[in-house]
Amino acid sequence: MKTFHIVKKWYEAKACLLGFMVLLSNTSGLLSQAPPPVPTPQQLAWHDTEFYLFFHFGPNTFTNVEWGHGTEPEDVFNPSALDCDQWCRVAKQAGARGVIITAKHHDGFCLWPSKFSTHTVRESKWRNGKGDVIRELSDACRRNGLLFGVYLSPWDRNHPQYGTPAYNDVYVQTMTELLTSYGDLFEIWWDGANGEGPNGKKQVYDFHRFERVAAQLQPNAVIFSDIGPGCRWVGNERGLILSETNWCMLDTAGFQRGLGAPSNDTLNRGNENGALWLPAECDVSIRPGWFYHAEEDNKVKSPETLWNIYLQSVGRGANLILNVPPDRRGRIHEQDSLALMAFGEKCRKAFAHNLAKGKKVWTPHRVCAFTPKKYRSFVLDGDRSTFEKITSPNKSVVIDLGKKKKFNTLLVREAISQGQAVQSFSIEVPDGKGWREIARSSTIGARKILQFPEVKARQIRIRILASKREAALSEVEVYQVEEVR
Ligand code: FUL
Repeated sequence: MKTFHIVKKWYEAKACLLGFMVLLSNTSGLLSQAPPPVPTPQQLAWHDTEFYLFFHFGPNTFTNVEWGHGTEPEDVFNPSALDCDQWCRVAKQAGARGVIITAKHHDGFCLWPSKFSTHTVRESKWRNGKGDVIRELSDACRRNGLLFGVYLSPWDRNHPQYGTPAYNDVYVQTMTELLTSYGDLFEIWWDGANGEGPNGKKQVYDFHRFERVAAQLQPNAVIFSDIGPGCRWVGNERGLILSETNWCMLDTAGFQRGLGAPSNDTLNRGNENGALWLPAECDVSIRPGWFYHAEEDNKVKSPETLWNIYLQSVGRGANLILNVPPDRRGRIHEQDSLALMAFGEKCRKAFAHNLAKGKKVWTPHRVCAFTPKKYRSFVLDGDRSTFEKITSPNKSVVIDLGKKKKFNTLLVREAISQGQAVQSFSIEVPDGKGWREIARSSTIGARKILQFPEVKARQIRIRILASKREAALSEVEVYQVEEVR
């Protein structure tokens, strides 16, 4: 009996130990496979907007400064021929999918007749105080099929309650009015700038409350700020991802907007192992200033410069918001619109003929390497929601263009609905003996556009050199892009 008990105990202990070990291995398995950060449906849609315009417009347009003091008489705001449809036409010709306007900049002037301010279009003599720029622009956007968004500066140099807790109520009321009166917004812009200086008013912003209210009123809008929560500032105002590396993830714990933000370098590259999906948005002005200044009419960026900015922002997986400041008439100046039309034309031509569209691929690892089987792949179907996992051991996908073609540009998209994984990849073409590398880069993310010296080849191999986990590609496009003139 005693022996039986000892044996029983031994088995129980063994079973317990085994159970514990199974539990442990499961847990560690779970831990090592913690799901990666992925975009929300709103962020996923936002990634597809890629490029949109920024409009800085307000009293500064007329006083020729960049940061108004908030003491400017309302009458200075007096556009002689406001035409928001013209803004939208220019945006469309440039290839922009939406626009964002400074509904209120740091000077506190509201471009709509807000009930919560006495420093608005209503107090100006423009249209006898009956005008509303936000109404005109939001209507024009809908007419022209453009997305609409607003910039609402938290910093306010005019409002008497700024610098007190009551200002948080004012901001929420103002934002509520703006977010409920002009239809659906795709993005809300919170500037991190606060230049009051040590002797100025210091506001303790209730950003958590702002976030809650904005999310409730405009659930489809993505909120921009240094640290999101929808998308992040890119760390410079030149509109550039400065290296090949751009992770859509960021760690924000312990950071704040403005001076307490992560370093510019971190904002630029993101955090490879960051906890949140917080993709970068590149902001830049077509002119040296954000607001219109006549003396900058001959300093408008050329189509070539805009193209290079596009390649280093959109082409590196970020979104691009290009500022085009309306002039004192309330129109986009001819110089800007000429540059934008040429830039738009350049982009349309560049991406008009995807040589890989509808073609077939073969992945050497999926079939016998000696008898590669071609098949229609999700990476060539033009549908960003479908994807192909690039599995080991070769970790490559070969595109067959059907016959030899000349090309110098490749656009590749990771299936970001699955997270971002690729750390580096190469592009290769056959050289008679094997494969010759023609380009190499690091991250992909929402998209990577790579340009290289023109080659003539029938096959293109994309090889994943390093990746955090199994890579998933959603689209590959191949182009022959003519020189920018
Ligand atoms: C900055 C602001 O201070 C500028 O005036 C401009 O609005 C730019 C987009 O952001 O932080």
